[in-house]
Amino acid sequence: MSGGAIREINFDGLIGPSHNYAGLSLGNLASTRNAGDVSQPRAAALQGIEKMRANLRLGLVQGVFMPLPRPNHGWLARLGADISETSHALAANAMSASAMWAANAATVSPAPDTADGRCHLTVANLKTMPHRSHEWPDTLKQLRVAFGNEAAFAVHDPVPPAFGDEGAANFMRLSTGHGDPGLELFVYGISGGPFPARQHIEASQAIARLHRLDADRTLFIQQSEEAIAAGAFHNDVVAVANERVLFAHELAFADQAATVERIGEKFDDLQYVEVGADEVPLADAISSYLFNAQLVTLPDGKQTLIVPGECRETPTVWAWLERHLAGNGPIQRVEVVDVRQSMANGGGPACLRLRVACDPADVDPRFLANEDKLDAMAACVERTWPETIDARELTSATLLKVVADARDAMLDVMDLAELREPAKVSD
Ligand code: SUG
Repeated sequence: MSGGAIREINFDGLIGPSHNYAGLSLGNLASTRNAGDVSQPRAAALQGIEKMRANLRLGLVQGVFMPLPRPNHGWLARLGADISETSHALAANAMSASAMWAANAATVSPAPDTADGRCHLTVANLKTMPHRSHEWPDTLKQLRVAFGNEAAFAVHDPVPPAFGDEGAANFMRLSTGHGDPGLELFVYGISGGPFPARQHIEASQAIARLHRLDADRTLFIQQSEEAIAAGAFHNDVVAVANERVLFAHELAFADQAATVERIGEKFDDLQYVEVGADEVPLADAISSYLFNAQLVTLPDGKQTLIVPGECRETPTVWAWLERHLAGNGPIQRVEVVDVRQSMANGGGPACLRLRVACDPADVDPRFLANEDKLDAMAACVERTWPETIDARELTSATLLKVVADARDAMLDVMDLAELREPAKVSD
C-alpha cells in the first residue's frame, strides 16, 4: 500500500508517427467521415504535446505513454500475412496509431476503492475493432513498466475476448476527493442500432471482481441505444465525471432518470449537471465532443472543463457553456485545446488520456512529464515524425522505415529502450 498523497495523473498517449485516416471504426462518425484523408502525424503529435503542456501549466500532474510498434508485424504474421504483400485493409489495421487514445488502454481502480489497498489496472482487450484488438500486448508491456511497483499497483491481463472491454472510456468514478473512496460506475452497451456496442457488461463485471471492488460502491449502468446509434461509440462521448460532478447529456444512459437516482442513492454528494437535448442536440454534442472533455480539479479547487476547439465552433455548445459559467454552476472554468488531428479520427481531449489516481512517487518517473521533457519530445517529433501520410500508401517501404526510426528515436529520448521489442504474444 502506498503511504504518499494521491493525486490524479492524466497519462496522454503520444500520437504515433503512423497516425493516419483509414476509416476503420464503424460507429465512430469522424473516423468514417475522414476516411482516406491525408493525415499530419507531426502536427498531430505536436498538438498532443501542447495539450500536455497546457495541463502541466494548469498545475495538473501529467504523464505520457509511448506509441506502440507499428506496423504490428507479429499480428500480421499470426494472420499469415506480411506487410509488404498484404491487402490494404490488413495493412491499415496493422499500421493504426490508435493506441494514442489512452482512455482505452485500461480500466483503473484507485487504491481507496480496492480490497488490497493497491491501485488496480486491467488492460483493455479492445476486441470489437480489428485495428484496436492487437494493441493490448504492447500496452500491457508498457503498463507493467510504468506501474511496475507491485506494492502500489496490480496490473491485470485483459478480460478474455469473448467479452468486449474498451477500458476507461466506459468508466467513471465519483468521490469527494481523488484520494477518498469512490463510487465506480461501469457503463456498458447492449445495442446501438446499426453500430456495435463495444463494452459488454460481462467484461465490466469481471473487472470489478478482479479489482476487488466493494459491491456497495460499484454500479453497472447501461448506455442508451440512441446514443450509440447517434455515434457515441464510447460513454465518454456523452458523459464525464470528476470528484462530485457528473456531467452528462440527457440521452447518455438508458432509463436516465432512474439511473441518476440510483447513482444519487449510492453517492450523497452528487452534483449532477445534465445537458438537455433541446439545448444541445445529441448530434452537436457528438460532433463537438463537449463531453469528451477533461473535467479536472485545479489546485485552487476549481472544476475545469478542457474542451476541444470544435466546442467553440458549435453555437449550441458554446452558448450552453457560457450560460453555465454565468450561472455559477459546478463547472467553474473552461479551457480550449486544439487536438484537431485526433478529433478527425473521433478522439477528443478525454480520449487521449488515461486517469490514474495514485501517489506520483510510485510511478516510474520516465512516464511523468515536465516542461523539459515535453521540449525534448517536441524536438524529436519535429526531427523524425512524418509530415503527412496518405492512407493509400501505408505500405511504402520508405514510410515504414521512417515510422520505425521515429519511434526508436523517441524511446531513446525518454530512456525507454526496453519498450523497443514488441511484446511476445502466446496463445
Ligand atoms: O476506437 N478511432 C478511435 C477513437 C477512440 C476514442 N476514444 C475514446 N472515446 N475514449 C476508436 O474508434 C479511428 C482509426 C481510423 O479510422 O483510422 C479510431 O480508431
